[in-house]
Amino acid sequence: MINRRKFLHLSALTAPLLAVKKSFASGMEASTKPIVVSTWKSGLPVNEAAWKILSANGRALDAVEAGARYMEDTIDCCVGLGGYPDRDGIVTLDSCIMDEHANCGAVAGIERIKHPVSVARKVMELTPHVILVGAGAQEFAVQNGFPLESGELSESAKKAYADWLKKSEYKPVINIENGKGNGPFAPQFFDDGSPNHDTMGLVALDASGNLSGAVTTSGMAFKVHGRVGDSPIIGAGLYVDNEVGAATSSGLGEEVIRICGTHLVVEFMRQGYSPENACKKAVERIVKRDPVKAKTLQVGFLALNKKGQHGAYAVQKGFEYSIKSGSETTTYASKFLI
Ligand code: SD4
Repeated sequence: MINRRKFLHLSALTAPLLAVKKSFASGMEASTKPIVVSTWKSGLPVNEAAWKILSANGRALDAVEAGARYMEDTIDCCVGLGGYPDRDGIVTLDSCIMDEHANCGAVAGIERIKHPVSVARKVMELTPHVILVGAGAQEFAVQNGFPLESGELSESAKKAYADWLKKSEYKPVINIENGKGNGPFAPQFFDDGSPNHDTMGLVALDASGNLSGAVTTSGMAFKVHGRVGDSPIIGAGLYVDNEVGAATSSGLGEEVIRICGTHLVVEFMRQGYSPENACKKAVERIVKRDPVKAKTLQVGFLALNKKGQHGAYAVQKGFEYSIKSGSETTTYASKFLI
């Protein structure tokens, strides 16, 4: 008899053949909670931070904030103040958070603040608004006790920026783990050789059966100053509907915004699609719009439904996601369309 973990690993290798069978297997599953799922292999320690809260019967909202904060504290290319800057050499951060009541908050283009996800939560809890941007977001953060950090680039960001300046090309490329360290997403590697890149999006289902999600990113590296991606946009980089499920995204934000990506994924789950198939249908929407351009970009969606079933789908090979539940700590390779 094949267990779920073996089945998913196998199905990642033989996606087309097993697609129907897998949906059947998902439909038979009992509900799993609590559970947290996050983008990329770098999501493993993020999930651990969230798990401390989930495993103590804490709220999904607190768990996703803790997970995002963990990543914001970690020097890496694509999240937090250690992330890569825009083309003017300035690190600008995007983040959002959403709870089980559809309360949500976000900050976009915020500078010199270490924990944008917590500022996003304050926007949600202390203001009647959803998104604050740029200088106003920073002012709000400082007024609410967040320290103003130096704004100096991390060593890895300085180097990546100096390399990028040689050509100064703004040309989004596929952010697959090719190990070459080239392109705007410029993968870096941990000492053990594992990839260390990309936006952190995570969604969680707590022991009470409530869903929440958070996203945090420095956005696309070397972007035009002022550019906002999908990550802080509710319905693009993150969406939570406590009746149905939650979804997050990683990749070229403009393509996700165009189709209101994560809202679309959640709506497909509402129609009865499994998390994986809901993500696949959203990816198909992106590819259908411009099949030629789609060959040059990456977008990955990750979804979790109300039963704790999870799944992902990406435009290209290379997207992965990590999960943590009472019985499983795993990184999965996402299936892909092209
Ligand atoms: C953006 N979605 O700003 C982000 C980029 C990213 O993994 O790093 N995605 O468009």
